[in-house]
Amino acid sequence: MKPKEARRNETHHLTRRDFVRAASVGPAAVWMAACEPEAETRSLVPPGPESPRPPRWEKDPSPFIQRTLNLETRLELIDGFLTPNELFFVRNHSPTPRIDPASYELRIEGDGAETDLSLDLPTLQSLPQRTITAYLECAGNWRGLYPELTGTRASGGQWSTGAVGCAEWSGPSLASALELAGVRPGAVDVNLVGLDGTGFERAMPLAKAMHPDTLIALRMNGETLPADHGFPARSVVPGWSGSNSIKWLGRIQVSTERVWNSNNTTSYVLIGEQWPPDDHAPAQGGPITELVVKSALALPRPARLAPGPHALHGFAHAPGGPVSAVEWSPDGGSTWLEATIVEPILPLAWQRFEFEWEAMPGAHTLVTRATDAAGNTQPAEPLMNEKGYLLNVPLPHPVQVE
Ligand SMILES: Nc1nc2c(c(=O)[nH]1)N[C@H]1C(S)=C(S)[C@@H](COP(=O)(O)O)O[C@H]1N2
Ligand SMILES: [Mo]
Repeated sequence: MKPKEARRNETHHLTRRDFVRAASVGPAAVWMAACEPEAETRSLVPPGPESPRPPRWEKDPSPFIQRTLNLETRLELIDGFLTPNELFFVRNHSPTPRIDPASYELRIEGDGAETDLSLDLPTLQSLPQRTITAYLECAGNWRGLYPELTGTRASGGQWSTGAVGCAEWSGPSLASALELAGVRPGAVDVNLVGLDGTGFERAMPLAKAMHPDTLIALRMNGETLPADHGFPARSVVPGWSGSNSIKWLGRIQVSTERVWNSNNTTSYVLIGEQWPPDDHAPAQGGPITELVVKSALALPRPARLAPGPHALHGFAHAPGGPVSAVEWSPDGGSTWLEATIVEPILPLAWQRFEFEWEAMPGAHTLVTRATDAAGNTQPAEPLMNEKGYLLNVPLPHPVQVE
């Protein structure tokens, strides 16, 4: 196996800066080098307003709330059922890497694999392709509302409600790739590792890795997977914390022992007295697997509306099947009415809901509450944990009507 660093370097495209450099080593630069002995030591990058660092994202960040390396979706820009790729939130632990598809390889290895394998992109494309419509949510979505809803601040990215999206994903099942390598009877965990700067990784139990809905997605909403969402290949683990959906997937480690790394010992774990780690686990809390039932309005926060009738909408989602009911309250939760759930209703997707509101001048608090088919609903009391994950109390939404 080649060392990780070497492989990573091979897989980078030219950065924008490299491109600017390469472009400037044309006749003018050659002329400069010939006439000026010190040209070698001078920067050939023309002075300009651009940052000399490679851009953090491929996509245009302007429609998003920008949060250091992350882009938060403004839900009010999503009117249809799916989140368009250019509006889909980005959660990056390091800048979006540019992977060369020609040299890309996905390694399958570990003591739980029968053989070590390296799969190139054409091989992944030649496996049976599955298409699912699934929502993806960061476990820390809503964390920025923790102080308002619980009275305490939680550490981590201070997301509002836009670290969630829903897309159509296509690619081979993770199981079909694992079956090419062969899974040993003693295998228990599968750790997925990204090719980005931090080598972001996350382990899941074998049963979840083998689930037919757990994909290696190569396409998103009918397009080639965009760079910011993991080109050329990412895992999609429906219903589970977004941290399992590893972008720029480079390595799959199949292990006969539980796998521990910072993403299931200190991050993406529930830390608090009521959430003890598993016996003997070197972790601060129990790892987050499934997400929780939630709903949010597609409105700016706070919203400003003109008096009169408004058709309002939002998105509701549950990890174990579609949301079957969404209630809404025009008065901070004193009275509740039934919202309409709009078709399509798909098992792994979010549901779009809507209702009519006659807005009277003044300050209002709208609230929504979703319930799934199994009866799971948004709880009155928040699930308190140190890092503020999985917050899902019915969300009060301030609306000023004037
Ligand atoms: N390689 C890699 N995969 C990653 C991440 C990352 O930083 N690097 N972030 C994870 C987290 S925490 C989330 S919530 C999702 C977000 O996916 P998106 O950026 O496509 O919306 O990607 C996950 N996969
Ligand atoms: Mo996340």
